[in-house]
Order: sequence, then structure tokens, then C-alpha cells
Amino acid sequence: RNRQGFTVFFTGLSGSGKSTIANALRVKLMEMINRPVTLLDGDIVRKNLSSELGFSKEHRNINVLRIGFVASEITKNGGVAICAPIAPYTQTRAEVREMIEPVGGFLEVHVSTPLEECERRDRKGLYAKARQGLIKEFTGISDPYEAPQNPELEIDTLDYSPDQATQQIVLKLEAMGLI
Ligand code: GGZ
Repeated sequence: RNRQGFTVFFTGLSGSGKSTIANALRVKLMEMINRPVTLLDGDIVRKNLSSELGFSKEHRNINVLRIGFVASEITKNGGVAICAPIAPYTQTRAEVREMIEPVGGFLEVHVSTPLEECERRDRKGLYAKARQGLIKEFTGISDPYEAPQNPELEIDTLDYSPDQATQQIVLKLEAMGLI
């Protein structure tokens, strides 16, 4: 029975579907492996752990490294962490990987729903506000998103339902010997 800790790290645009898939994955994993699973979602971390931070490159990096640190502690102690920030910068994602891989499993999942689709859905109305200039430094509109070059998985929600996406991640975790 596998008791190694691991982290599933989602990255993708606002409204790409990270939170939806992360929540479905959390439920599925808890059923399957009967272990607690900690979800570090972008907006919840921002409220509770990073409330003083904005969206400059420097502040985003501090935020993502905090998430990575918490996930690395969980992973080191044999736990399961799911992270779901935008994490727009390649270098910062690499630093998170370097923190976690030495202490357990690490799976980077790029939720690659195209910008046009995220903006078409605009679930929270943020893209409209960003287009009007009401939100500055908005990822994909007025701030960069550096797409991962070698994620363990890339999932476009135009092609996969949340359940199908979850199933792909479960299969990958099995193939990696983590569950
Ligand atoms: C991007 C923003 C911004 C700006 C507020 N740019 O879809 P949401 O609303 O619920 O999730 C987004 C969240 C992004 O926070 P993260 O901590 O995930 O970002 S990062 O990893 O870059 O630190 C979005 C909302 O905050 N939001 N302003 N300017 N997203």
C-alpha cells in the first residue's frame, strides 16, 4: 500500500476550470485512497494566507511559493495536497516543483482551456471588468500567462468534462505509482 505523499499542482487562466476539477479530484481521491486531501485553492489562499498581496509579478510569486511551501510540508509528512493557483510564471512553478519533488510525488496539470473560452464563459464577470480596465494586471488580458512546456498532464475543458478530467489525473497518479 502506497503511503508516499504527493502534490497535484494545477495551473491555468482564471475561469479555466482549475477549481472545479480540483474539487472533483479531492472528492474522488478521498473515496479511493481513504486519506485526507488538502485543497489549496487560489482564491481561498488569497483570503486566508495572502490577504496582503496584490497581483504584481512579485506578489504572485510570493503567493505561489507560499502555496508550494505548504504543499511541500504536507507532502513531506505523507499527505496529499492539491494546489490550484493561476501560477502564471514558469520560473516560479519550477521552484515549487524543486521544493516538492525531493520529498514526494509531484504532478503538474495545465488546465489549458483557451482564453477565448474562459472569457466567453466569464463565470465571475472578471474578464468584462478587465476589458473595461476596471481590473489592472488581469492574467491573459493585461498580464502574462506563461504556458507550461512539460506538464505531466494538459487538460482542455473544451474536450473533457470535470469527471473525465478527474479520471485522467487518477490514471496518471496510478501510472506514477502514487495511488
Ligand atoms: C488574475 C485575478 C486578478 C488579476 C483578481 N489577475 O477566477 P478567480 O478570480 O476566482 O481566481 C482568480 C484569482 C487569482 O488568484 P491566484 O492566487 O490564483 O493568482 S496567482 O497564482 O497569479 O497568484 C481571479 C482573481 O484571483 N483575480 N484579480 N489581476 N486573477
